[in-house]
Amino acid sequence: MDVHAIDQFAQKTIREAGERIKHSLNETIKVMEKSSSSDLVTNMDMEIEQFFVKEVNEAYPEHRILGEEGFGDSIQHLNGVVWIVDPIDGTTNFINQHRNFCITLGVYVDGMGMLGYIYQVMTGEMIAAVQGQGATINGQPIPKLPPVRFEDALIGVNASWVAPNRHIDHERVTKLIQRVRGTRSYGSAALEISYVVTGRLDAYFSMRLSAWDVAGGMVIAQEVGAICGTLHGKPFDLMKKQPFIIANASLYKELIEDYLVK
Ligand code: 2AM
Ligand code: CA
Ligand code: CA
Ligand code: CA
Repeated sequence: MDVHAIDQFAQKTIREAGERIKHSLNETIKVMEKSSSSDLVTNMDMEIEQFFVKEVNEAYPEHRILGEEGFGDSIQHLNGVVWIVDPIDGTTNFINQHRNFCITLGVYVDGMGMLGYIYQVMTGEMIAAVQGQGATINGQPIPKLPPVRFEDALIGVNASWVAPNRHIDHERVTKLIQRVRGTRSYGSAALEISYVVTGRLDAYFSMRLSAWDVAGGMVIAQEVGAICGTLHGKPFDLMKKQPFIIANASLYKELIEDYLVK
């Protein structure tokens, strides 16, 4: 497998998809509700996913592709080469803010993350990683994350985590929020993961994420020493929708044991 060729092709395809999304902001975007008024999809989510499916199928007919909007293959296992793409992560931001959304992509070989990308469309910031070869931001190497104390940490967290919910004990999460330097909420899982791998945030957690939200970010995380997993410290299963945590390695264990495991 020519990983370098796949990397070049993936980055070119992501940038072209980004250009298409930017152009669409000058036109009328068609918005549809999926499960609720906070779970939206637009014509661009669908068109961009179809673009990835067509490009990958043409370039690598033996590979499979999984996308949020369902235009790729129906994937039940990760044998062989699987591309996992979220054409727009942060659809609500795309619709309401015209910024703060990403394209994210992971390429997995027999379940192992080989290549990962998070591309912030409106700023053009490209974070990329090849397994074992490090991660880059706009072509510059990203250093390994240095340890950080809770007292100095910024944590990406959605307000719904502090409201009572079935996954966690909200009183303990409140203690966490009172201990750290601050919290932030950006509305795009991939964007928040990109902030953790670059040290702009020190941890991020979210209740129900799927393979396409995190596949690219998990490959990048591995290269900078950030840890990804579930609320219980297990590896995130890409075949399941479930809670997801990414954290600076110095925070991860205490974060889940003292604050998140119910
Ligand atoms: P999306 O924009 O690709 O749907 C905040 O909404 C973050 O959670 C986004 O990264 C969003 O991805 C993700 N998310 C996952 N499932 C969601 C859902 N059912 N409704 C809203 N956001 C969801
Ligand atoms: Ca969605
Ligand atoms: Ca998503
Ligand atoms: Ca999406």
